[in-house]
Amino acid sequence: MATTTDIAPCRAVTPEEVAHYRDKGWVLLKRFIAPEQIAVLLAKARAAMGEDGDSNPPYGIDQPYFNAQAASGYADPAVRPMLHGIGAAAKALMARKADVPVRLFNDFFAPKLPAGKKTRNQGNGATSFHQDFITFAVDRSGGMTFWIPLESYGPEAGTMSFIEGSHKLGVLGNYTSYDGKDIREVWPELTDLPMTEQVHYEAGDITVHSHFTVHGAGTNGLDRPRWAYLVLPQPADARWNGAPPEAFVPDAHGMTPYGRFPDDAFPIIAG
Ligand SMILES: O=C(O)CCC(=O)C(=O)O
Repeated sequence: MATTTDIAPCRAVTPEEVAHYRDKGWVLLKRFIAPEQIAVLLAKARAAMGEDGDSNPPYGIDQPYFNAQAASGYADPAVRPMLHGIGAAAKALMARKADVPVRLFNDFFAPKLPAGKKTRNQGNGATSFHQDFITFAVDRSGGMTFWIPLESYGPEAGTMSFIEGSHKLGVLGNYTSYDGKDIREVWPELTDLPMTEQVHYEAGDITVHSHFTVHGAGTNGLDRPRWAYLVLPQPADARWNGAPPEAFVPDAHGMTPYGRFPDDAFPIIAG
């Protein structure tokens, strides 16, 4: 039987995919990850969170989009090679003129829990449309999310949709700061832009979105979790901007405003 050390965990991105990402702010990468690698990730997610995706302790941020649990994939030899593949793809998508390496900023499991069930943790609602950038408290652009479904899913599972070109509108605020309004009401410019249908993902298909791209997802109408693994690369020269971050604990790493992210906790995944 093939093991994850025998297989190439993911493929390279094509120039057409890079062009699509840069123009639209997101891209669908068909068959990007080998099915064997997806199976490894799904088993790891279920071991961490239970078959129901809801047996973990609360992770501290209560929101309806998904339940979450740190994956710490870089510590796992069965996952680390894939993260380097993602690093190489992220570097191509960032397309910086300077030769800037790519850092793993965060990786976590994000099952969206079934909307029709009472759940222990939060995370069984819709993902309201939002932009990620300000949440991450970094001082520059370039960050992106590799959104990796761990099974084949369509819209009924609560898959992603993107407002194309919204990455060119600049910083649109934190998702908690709209006083209960939809981001499209606060920024009507967004309604002039095309919004994609919710994506159909076959096994191994993933999407990548820029942290400037507005995106959302429906509720999960299945009777089981919609499993996803999220990997967030950043340009290695990005610094913490000193604002309260959602994705890391600066004190745990002795970080200072405008200081570097330490390589031991935020490893370089493409040189
Ligand atoms: O998984 C979801 O429904 C939402 C994911 C998301 O908001 C993100 O990747 O920033």
